[in-house]
Amino acid sequence: MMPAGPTGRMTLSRHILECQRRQPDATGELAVLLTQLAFAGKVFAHELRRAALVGDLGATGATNVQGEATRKLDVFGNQTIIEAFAHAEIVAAIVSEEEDEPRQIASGAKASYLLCVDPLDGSSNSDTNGVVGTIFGVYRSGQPSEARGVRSGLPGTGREQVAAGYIMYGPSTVFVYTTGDGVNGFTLDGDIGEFLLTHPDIRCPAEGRYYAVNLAAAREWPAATQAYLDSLGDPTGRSRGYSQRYSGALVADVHRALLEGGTYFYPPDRGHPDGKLRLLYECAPLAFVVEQAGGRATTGETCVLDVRIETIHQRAPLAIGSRVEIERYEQFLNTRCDCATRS
Ligand code: AHM
Ligand code: MG
Repeated sequence: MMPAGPTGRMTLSRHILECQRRQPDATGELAVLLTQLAFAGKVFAHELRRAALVGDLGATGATNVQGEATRKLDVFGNQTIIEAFAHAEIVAAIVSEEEDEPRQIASGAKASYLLCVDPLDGSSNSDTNGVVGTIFGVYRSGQPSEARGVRSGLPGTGREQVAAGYIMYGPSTVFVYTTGDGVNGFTLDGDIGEFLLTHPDIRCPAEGRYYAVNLAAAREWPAATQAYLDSLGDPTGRSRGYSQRYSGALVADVHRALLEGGTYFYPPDRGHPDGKLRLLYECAPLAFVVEQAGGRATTGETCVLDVRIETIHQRAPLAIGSRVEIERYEQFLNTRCDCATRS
């Protein structure tokens, strides 16, 4: 990577272009795709800041394909992503949490990517000025279609992602991405309208003292997961053991684990026998980012990135974060994935 220049500012656009130059067969289309995602993130960040002022909080009255109440900001986020690619001719289709079926975008020869996106992650935070995010995973692809659960044209596993990342809308707006060559984080400088490199070459600490989980469901978990939770306290009572942090936004909790170490887990429970989170646009993109930073992500049985993709809204249990902490989780579940030996 070239030095950032005399001002020390490395813009996201320049970073993407320099990554592209290191790929001899790159056509530039992935760079355009990532730049358009950043543009959508700026538009969404702007809307989130003024949502209460312009009547953009609250529900629409509709439900999405997951049976969840759709919020106005869910719709705004989804439309913003779709509009960002409507004229770009690089994305064949978008799989979105807010769309029943894959949304066909372009059919030209250059439209060679499949974009999987959760436009508004942590949507239960959106009406209370809490942290939310956008998660994305990118595949080279044809035109997927899904006739009510029948798999067609979808990638095989999350390992086929060519890029993934997230945008986190908190006190500042942060864009974190990987193209399989490490992980870098950028913070939006609102005065100049640019994401600037603030977190170069992020490495997830091997261990960490924080865990993030919704404890309200703990009695419904498998016994092994409950035993793991018990282990996070100090049985001697001499110290507190680990500390719990749970924001209600996967993006924010994984971002903490990525920077400071620790884990996030959402195991199966009575209401979610396969876990709550969706593989294509929540678990797999974050697993790609965290693995690239030296961390791990497992369903409890297998590496998240090795789960066979069957349907666009399929769910998967998730435990993600520091390598050593995920190994402890696996010890309680008596599993060990292949990716443990690869990282
Ligand atoms: P969403 O994309 O509809 O917001 O759902 C995903 C969110 C995660 O961000 C978060 O960790 C989890 O669901 C919270 O669920 P729960 O309220 O069951 O703890
Ligand atoms: Mg989500």
